[in-house]
Amino acid sequence: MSGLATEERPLVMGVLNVTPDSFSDGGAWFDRRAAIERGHQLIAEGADIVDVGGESTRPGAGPVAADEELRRVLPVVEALAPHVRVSIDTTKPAVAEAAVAAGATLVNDVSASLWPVAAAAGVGWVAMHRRGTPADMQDRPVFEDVVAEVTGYLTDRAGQGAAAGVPEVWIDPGIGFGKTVEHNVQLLAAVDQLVATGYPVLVGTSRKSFLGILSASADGTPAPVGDRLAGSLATATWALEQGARMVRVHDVAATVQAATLVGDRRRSTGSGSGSGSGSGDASPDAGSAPLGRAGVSR
Ligand code: PMM
Repeated sequence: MSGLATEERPLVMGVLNVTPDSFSDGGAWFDRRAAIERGHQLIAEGADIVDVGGESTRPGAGPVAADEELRRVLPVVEALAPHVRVSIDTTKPAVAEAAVAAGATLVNDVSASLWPVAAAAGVGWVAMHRRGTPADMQDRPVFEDVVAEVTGYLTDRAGQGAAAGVPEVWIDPGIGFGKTVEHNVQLLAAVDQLVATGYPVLVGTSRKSFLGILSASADGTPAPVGDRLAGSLATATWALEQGARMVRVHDVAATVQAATLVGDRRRSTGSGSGSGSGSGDASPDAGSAPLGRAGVSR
């Protein structure tokens, strides 16, 4: 299981925010039953992983207490884990531990600090780059060289995770987390450099505000959240074409189509997982990347 060329298609992670205040879905799945139903819908649409989160990471959002976060996510993780691979989107060790006990097998960690939890539990871990916390991350983000800084940071964190024994380490540039529109575009243009580190790369652009700004109307009004599918698909395809192994999205069915096309093109041209990693043999995690349900034809 070294290169993406042997997989049916790149992976699609479906977003399931069990929060009252998510920017992207406005809290539509806050009710537990609605959240579980939505999870099954994501599975039916072809999601390889369902990413359950109980704390909003939108700019300006405040923290949520661990017991409240647990109350939100645990029943949803428990209900979905028998049916699909579940990741837990959290920055709290206690929430990650409990979610893994409830069936999650991937810790999606926007703080890139939870590798000890993933190592102890023997589950996968996503290290994402961000600047600051949701409360302050959009306060004048400054980078000298955003690509170099993000790549260096992620390589360092991923190395710590791998050294601690995490069996599956992903890296994610954290599009929209303490970055300007220009930073996001530069990072997306350089996904192949992240791929070249050898760690499997996850990218999340879905419905994010930079897409609204880039597709603003003539009077400068950003495209509303519900009007960002085209940009979401374009950027997901762009990332996958450069070798990203997974995209995190709200619109799963449409993205599965795009990911399938990327997989088909790779097979027909015999190309591997992008310009950077080749077969993945030199990767720090060669042989350990997850396949989810990517081998299932659809
Ligand atoms: N984006 C959000 C939340 N969690 N996790 C990873 N790994 N990568 C992301 O880009 C990411 C994330 C914010 O988006 P949402 O509010 O739509 O969930």
